[in-house]
Amino acid sequence: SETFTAAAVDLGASSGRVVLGRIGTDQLDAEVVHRFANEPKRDGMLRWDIDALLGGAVEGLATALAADRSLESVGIDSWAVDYGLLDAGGRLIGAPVHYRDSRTDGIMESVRSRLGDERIYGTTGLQFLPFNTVYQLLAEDAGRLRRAATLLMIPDLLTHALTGAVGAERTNASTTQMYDVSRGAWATELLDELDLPSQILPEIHEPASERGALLSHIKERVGDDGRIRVRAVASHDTASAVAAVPAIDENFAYISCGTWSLVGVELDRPVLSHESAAANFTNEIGVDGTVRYLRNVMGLWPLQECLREWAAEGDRVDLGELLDAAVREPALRSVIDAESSELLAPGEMVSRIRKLCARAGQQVPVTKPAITRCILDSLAIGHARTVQDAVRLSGHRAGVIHLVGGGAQNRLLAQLTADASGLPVLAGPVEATALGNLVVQARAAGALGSQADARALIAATQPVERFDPRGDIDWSPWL
Ligand code: LFR
Repeated sequence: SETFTAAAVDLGASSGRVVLGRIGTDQLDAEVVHRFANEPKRDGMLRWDIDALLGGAVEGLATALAADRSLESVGIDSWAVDYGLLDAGGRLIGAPVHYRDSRTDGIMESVRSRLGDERIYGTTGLQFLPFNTVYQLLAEDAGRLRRAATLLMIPDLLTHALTGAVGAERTNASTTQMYDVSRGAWATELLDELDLPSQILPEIHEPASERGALLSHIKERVGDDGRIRVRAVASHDTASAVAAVPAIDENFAYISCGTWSLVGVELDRPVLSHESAAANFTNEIGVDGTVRYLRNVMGLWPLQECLREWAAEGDRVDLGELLDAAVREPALRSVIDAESSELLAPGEMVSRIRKLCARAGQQVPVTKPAITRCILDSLAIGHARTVQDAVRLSGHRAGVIHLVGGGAQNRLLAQLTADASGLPVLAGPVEATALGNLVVQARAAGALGSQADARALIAATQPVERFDPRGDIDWSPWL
């Protein structure tokens, strides 16, 4: 039988990877063929090194093609929210700004008090996060914005660099807070009220659609003879990860855990109630028009930042050893709010965590294992609370939690999440985002049928580990 060969370009906040995938009947092999660092740069503002990301993607595609000459398809996903602006000549006006930059400080608050939450949430269904695209655009330099002819989200920006195609892939467009979730179109009236130019927003297209062939100078660098097609995937990484959840029926919650933990359920239609707005749940769009009803929990970011800080002090801690030590720390001794916006910015994470503990009347963690245990206990509580809220607010049932993404490798976190939630946790696949990217390409090419087929294939081929709640500790005071 035929095998479909594709490459997923998956850009994460700290690294990018190119994954070579082969999909056939009962077959799904995926292999990381290229990994590259994603190191934001500071020039007054924190910016993404977009040239390095494009270079990494192109190099990875060349490696993938060299490894398998039957490579015929490429799809790109990344984090959400961020964008590049092109001038009328199609040139990028400055490198994209990082969503963790402080330029948006205070903007969301002023927009909320001016327009009211009901107006904004009722239209967009999006959670209020200070870095949503709409607040970033309001923070833009006026001259830069005036020069802009086109706004492209990060994966669309790379697709444009590879193919010349211009467009806005729907799952990522839905994260901007400029997208009308009920109409499935840009929220142009809301933009008018905010004096933002809606004409820079390109036409929206679907995941699993074709975007074009590689431009000739890219073809040359990749070694492609014209065979490769770029296909739109669920270009928001979280949408790709959810597409790869190996669920066998619909009664599940998911946690896509990496730098962030995205925690929620999959629905047929948005929930736009007062309660939902008050709980700050988001209605982002997934493949086939599904709704990713979820909330952002801080994820492994605080731990990543601690590791970075310790490394800068000359202490390169081994994560495996650190987690082994954290297992032996007493549970629930120091708990912080894993959704606190005070954890958002980069830098000085250890002291910020200690401050949060002190302020909450918790024991202040001193050692590295104690800090790590504090982060993981707090994250598990954030996971459990958010699953509870998602179920309560949506009426959706969840008998199991699928934990996917890099965080699925963290066995302590998986166990603590099961303990805190009282639900079994199925951990894996680790490369869910890349797998979701690959299966959507396969669907676009006609090599895979429905999304249910895609999930069944992933469930049958990818390793998953089960963690049952232990019930030896009472987590209820924290939920
Ligand atoms: C995860 C993610 C989240 C989004 C955050 C910022 O990588 O895409 O879904 O809220 O990054 O874009």
